[in-house]
Amino acid sequence: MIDILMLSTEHIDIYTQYSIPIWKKYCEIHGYKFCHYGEKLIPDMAFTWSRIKMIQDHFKTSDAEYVMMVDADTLIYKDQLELSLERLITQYMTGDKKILFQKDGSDRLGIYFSHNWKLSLEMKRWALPNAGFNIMKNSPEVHEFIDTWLELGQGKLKHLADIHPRTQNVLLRGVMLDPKLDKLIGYLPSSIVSKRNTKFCKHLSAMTKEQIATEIKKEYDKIF
Ligand SMILES: [Mn+2]
Repeated sequence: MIDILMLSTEHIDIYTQYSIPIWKKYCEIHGYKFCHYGEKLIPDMAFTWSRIKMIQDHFKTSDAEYVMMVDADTLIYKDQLELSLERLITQYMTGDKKILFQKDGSDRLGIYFSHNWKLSLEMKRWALPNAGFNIMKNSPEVHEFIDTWLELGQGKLKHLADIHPRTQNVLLRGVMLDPKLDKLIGYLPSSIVSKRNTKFCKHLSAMTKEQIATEIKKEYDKIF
């Protein structure tokens, strides 16, 4: 069993009116559970942190084998609706890996480019995680990963928790410095999920609400 989580409040209805039905449709096809959360869950932290809290809360009650978290500014291409998460998990969640992130970059002419060169160079990692799309195994190791992420953001790395890119900052400069947690991380190829030149899931971001709505509506109109 797989649960797909999305957090969004009504201020982005302009595009979730398209993205939510697409994800619901995807869940229907594959028998996954779509779980929508509509509230800010941590009053004194930037909204984006509520996503991590949502995952933590969800793990406490869910008996799903895998939990996926998707940002609201994502779409699935009509011709890839049949691609199952089981297939992605089998192919990419290998060895010690228990969390698959979207890579924060995209392919150009078949070559992968980081969306944040400066940060990539600083961290000495060409592939950085995009915190807005992941597939996680519902396991004690992953629970610890999520608990640590939130704990650092609210505690020791509080000073980074409100500096863009907020959750990613604490992930990179905190969670991933622990080798035991770092080794749980794997990546989906950008041909599967990315902002551009991708086939399965397009993750918009860094666009206006109206632009995001227009982009997602294009695919919505093909599906429905
Ligand atoms: Mn996003």
